[in-house]
Amino acid sequence: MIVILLPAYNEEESLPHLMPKIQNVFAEKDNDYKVIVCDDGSTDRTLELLNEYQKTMDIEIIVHKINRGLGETSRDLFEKAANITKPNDIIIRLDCDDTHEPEFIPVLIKKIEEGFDVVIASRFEPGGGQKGVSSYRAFISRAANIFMKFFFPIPGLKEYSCGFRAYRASVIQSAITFYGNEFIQLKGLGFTCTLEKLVKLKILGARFGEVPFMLRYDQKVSDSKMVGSITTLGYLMMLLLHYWPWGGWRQAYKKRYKQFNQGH
Ligand SMILES: Nc1nc2c(ncn2[C@@H]2O[C@H](COP(=O)(O)OP(=O)(O)O)[C@@H](O)[C@H]2O)c(=O)[nH]1
Ligand SMILES: [Mg+2]
Repeated sequence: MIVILLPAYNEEESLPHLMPKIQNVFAEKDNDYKVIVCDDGSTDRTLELLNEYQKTMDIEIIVHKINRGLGETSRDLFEKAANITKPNDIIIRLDCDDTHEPEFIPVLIKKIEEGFDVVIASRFEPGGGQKGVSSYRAFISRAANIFMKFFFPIPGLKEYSCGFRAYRASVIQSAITFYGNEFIQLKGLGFTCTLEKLVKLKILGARFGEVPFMLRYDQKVSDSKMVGSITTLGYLMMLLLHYWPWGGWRQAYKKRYKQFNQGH
């Protein structure tokens, strides 16, 4: 089974573009699939539209009456997905803003089937790229990715900030068993959770791969919810937590993981 995770915050304009594309991708494949959406306190018609799509698609809706941010939403989505999947199922998370084309889903799935645990849709692989991104945002994003690669190197990975990824379900299940409440710990810090997941899965020895991906920012109709200052603060916070000499993640989790493995 393939589980599609969608964090949605005020996406009434994007959903009518995105949802039919998801349906089409799976109409051509014989995989079973299920969508889990979290409506995170939207003040527009997001929830109404989702209720409508529920009539023709297998969609489970998690409702936050109050906006809690991407971190809390990811916690809910991944926890739910881990609960309903078998270890070899695949969990795919994409943005709801119609910039992540579902046509990339089959290549992400294929790469997981080749043996990778986490596969990232990457703008920086040959053949990938981005359309419609302002030069200012492209620069910031490039700089952030260089920062992440320098401080949190993961072999084979160039794309750290794109949330369009596929995960082998067993990896998410192990991460929740191992980290528990600390799996996605940086909740109130914007989009930092996207980086945190990578770093925490790397500690568990996950195999990472990338596939070329074209970000379609030119199709974005909703406003960006990225708050640069908060996310930057989050990255700095992660640096501190990871490299903190007295029990930082790098030391503490690695040690705990060794003990955890010996116990299994
Ligand atoms: N649940 C939830 N989702 C959010 C929030 N902010 C953004 N999102 C979703 O996260 C994804 C990324 O946000 P987006 O505006 O696309 O950021 P950008 O593409 O980096 O400009 C989209 O699917 C949003 O709907 C939030 O506060 N809560
Ligand atoms: Mg987006």
